Amino acid sequence: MHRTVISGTGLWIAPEVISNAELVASYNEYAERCNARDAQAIAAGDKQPTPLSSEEFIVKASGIRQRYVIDKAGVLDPERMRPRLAPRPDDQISLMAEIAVAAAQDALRAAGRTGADVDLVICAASNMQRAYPAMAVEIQQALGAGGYGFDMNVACSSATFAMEQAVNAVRTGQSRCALVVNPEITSAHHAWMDRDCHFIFGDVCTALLIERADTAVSPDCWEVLGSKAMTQFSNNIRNNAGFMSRSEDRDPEDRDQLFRQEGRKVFKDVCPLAAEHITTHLGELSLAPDGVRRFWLHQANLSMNQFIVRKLIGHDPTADLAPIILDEFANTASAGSIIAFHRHKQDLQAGDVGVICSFGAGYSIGSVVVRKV
Ligand code: CO8
Repeated sequence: MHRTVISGTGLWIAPEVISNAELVASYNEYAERCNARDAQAIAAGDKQPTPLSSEEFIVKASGIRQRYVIDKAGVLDPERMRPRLAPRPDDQISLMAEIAVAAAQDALRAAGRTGADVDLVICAASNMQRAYPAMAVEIQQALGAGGYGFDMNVACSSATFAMEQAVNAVRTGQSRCALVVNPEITSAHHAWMDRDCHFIFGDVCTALLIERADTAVSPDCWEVLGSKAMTQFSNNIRNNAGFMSRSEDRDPEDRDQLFRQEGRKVFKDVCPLAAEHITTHLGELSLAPDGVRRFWLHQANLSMNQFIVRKLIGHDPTADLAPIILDEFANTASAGSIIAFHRHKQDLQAGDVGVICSFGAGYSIGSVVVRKV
């Protein structure tokens, strides 16, 4: 078995920013138009008015202040409430592959590698642009990588679950250098017209390179001490859109064809599960939470992260112990904990131990324990 390291990380940031103020203004305009249209039914008591949103609520309930998106105009158009993404011909690189290649090149540069060094590509995200061919195979070709590639989806835990696959492939000698990419175009499967969740998501792509410790050339290596994945079925975060929707004669506007959740229940169920998962994983490695220098947690909700770390160490975490990036990026599904790792690892010293942990739909929880080389 080979020792494995994360030898590089990369980030692609979507080009446009939507502040909470802009988002709420457009959503409230949408709600006012719905209410004007439904005035009679509302007056007769046959319909509930569409509720208004507020900036204060969003910051207080989630900690989110803005999000990056690929297309701002479409999302903010009260008559549209979804991004406008131009279809591309088959002989052009697809959008999801394009952003994955950009993040991958950033990670390859950091690791001192080129695409030709890669022999496994895993594209892991909460939704794929198409059914087939696999996004990973298109990304593999665009990078000039060898070996093979495949796609996988475990919603918000896609990145950590993919890291486990990559680490195992490198550890056993099946692969030399594995690339994990997480292109999250959440804006295209998000319910921007639902007041209870319209503020949650943003677009981004992250990338990580995982390779053998003895052949890595990167100046910034993180040994993977262990990975651990768990799932437990829940309907509290769900999106029913799929290849059978057409045969079910679904209206694409049906609410269940987009992201939906019972946010309160998710919070209540997932926080204790995540804290227990991390404690167990650290224990299996003969480590304890108070010996961890940094927690790079999934970025869905500020209070959620504070709650989990409080459960782990018995007091409120500092931004140094559990950095937050969701104020800037919002929830970016599987990419959140990887953005936190990418942005907040430079100051750690050789020997420092950290935990990357994701949690979300499934339910699914994935953790990767790393030590700075
Ligand atoms: N403005 C004003 N008021 C609001 C708003 C709003 N926008 N939204 C809700 N309210 C009101 C509610 O109506 C309610 O009013 P009342 O008390 O009168 O009934 C009150 O505010 C409180 O509402 P909630 O109970 O819903 O509010 P919470 O405090 O629970 O906060 C959160 C809502 C922020 C959603 C919170 O519950 C949360 O973050 N929970 C955790 C969710 C989570 O982690 N989910 C993970 C999802 S991500 C994932 O798994 C990946 C999926 C794949 C990606 C999909 C991409 C599209």
